[in-house]
Amino acid sequence: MKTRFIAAILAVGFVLFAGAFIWATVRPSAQGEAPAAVPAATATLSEVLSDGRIEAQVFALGNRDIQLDLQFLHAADGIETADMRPSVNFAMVQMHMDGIEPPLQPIAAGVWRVRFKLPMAGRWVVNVGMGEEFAEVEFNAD
Ligand SMILES: [Cu+2]
Repeated sequence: MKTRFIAAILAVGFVLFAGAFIWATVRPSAQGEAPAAVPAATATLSEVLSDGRIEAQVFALGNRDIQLDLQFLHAADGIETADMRPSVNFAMVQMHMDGIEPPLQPIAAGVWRVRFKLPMAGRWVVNVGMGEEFAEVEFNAD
């Protein structure tokens, strides 16, 4: 009698165990059919300046690593300057620290990328300048 009871418990346990495996293989994927996802930006910036629009995406990659992608889209009537190049400055929001101007890597016409490591984790503000104008956005880096 007791043996039969244990056998029944084991049978139920086996069904649940096997069922969990089957469910793991047939359940709808949380990712769906979407292609390899581009990681969401930590912060984005989009600002219309007099000669065009500046756009930037900040990616805080962890361990204080930062990637900043920058695009400048010339307005149709904007003044085209061949050597137009943005300036980028990172500063901490609530600390009196020197700003950081990491080097810009040109990717394509009007597209630049910055990759570097911040000296500290915390709240940062990145200032993107184009000629006399600028735009800025804050982000957290850990
Ligand atoms: Cu600091």
